[in-house]
Amino acid sequence: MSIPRALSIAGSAARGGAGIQADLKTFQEMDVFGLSSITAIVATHPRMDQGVFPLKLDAIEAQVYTALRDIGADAIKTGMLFTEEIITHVAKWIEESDTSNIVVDPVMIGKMGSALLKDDAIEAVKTKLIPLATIITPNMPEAARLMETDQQLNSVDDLKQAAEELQKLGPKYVLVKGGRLEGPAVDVLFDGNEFRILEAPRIDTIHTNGAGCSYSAAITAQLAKGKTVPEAVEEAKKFITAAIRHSITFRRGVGPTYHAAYQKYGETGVNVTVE
Ligand code: PXL
Repeated sequence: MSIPRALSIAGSAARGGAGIQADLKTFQEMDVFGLSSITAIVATHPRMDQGVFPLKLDAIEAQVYTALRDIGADAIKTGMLFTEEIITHVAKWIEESDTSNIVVDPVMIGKMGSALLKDDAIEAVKTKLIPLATIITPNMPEAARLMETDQQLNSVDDLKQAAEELQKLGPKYVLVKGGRLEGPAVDVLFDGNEFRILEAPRIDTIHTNGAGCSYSAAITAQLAKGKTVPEAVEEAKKFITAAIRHSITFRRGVGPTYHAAYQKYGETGVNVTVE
C-alpha cells in the first residue's frame, strides 16, 4: 500500500496546537503520511528567560535528508525557520529535492507572542524561499512585513493589492489571510491572473493558536493528494473553519484549534467566488 506523504520543516510547539504538532495532526486527519524536520523548539523555560531553542543545522539537515531519502514527499511545507542560515539551507534542500508542491508559511510571530523569525532573516525569505513556492500563506501582518510597509492592511481590497504585490516575488499563488479584518473571515487567493475570494463566518473565539499552521498544513496535505491549488485551498478553508468553530480551551493562554472537527462535524459555511 502507498499513501501520499508530506514533510513539514518547522518549529516544535510544546503546547501541541501549532508548529510541527499542528502539521502532523492535520496531515493525519487528511490521511496523508506526515514527516517532520524540527528547526527549533518553542517552549517557555521556568527559570531561563528563553522560549526558543534552535537546533543545530546538522540536526535539521539530517531530518530532511532522512525523510526525503527513505520516504520521499509529495509536498513540503515550511513553517518557523527562525534564522537566515536555516532559511538559506532549507531553500537549497528544497531546490535539490524532487518535490514540486512547496507551501511556504512565512511564520513571524506566534499567538503567544514568541518571535519566530529573526528581523535580519526577512530578506532571505523573500529572495531565497518564496521564489520556490507553489503557494505562500501570509496573514495580514506578515504580508505587510514582506511588502516592507508600515501601513496595515484594512480591507479586502488591501488583501488583493498585497496578493498582487507579493506574487511578483515569484510564488505561483499567494493566499493572503484576512483573519484580522472586521466582519467575515475573508482570504484572497491570487495566481497572477484571477482572484478567488474565500469567505467563512467569523467565529467569536480567542482560541486560534496554530490556526495559520493548520490551514497551510491542510493545503499541503491536499496538494500531496494531487489536488489543484484552488481545490486544496477551498478544502483547507473548510478544515480550518471547522477547527476554529470547535476550538479548545485548556489551562492557560490561547487554546488550539480542534483538528478532528472537520472529519467529525463537517463544514458548510465556506463560500468561494472567482473575480
Ligand atoms: O502559529 C505560529 C507558530 C508556528 N510555529 C511554532 C509555533 C507557533 C505559535 O505558537 O510555536 C513552532
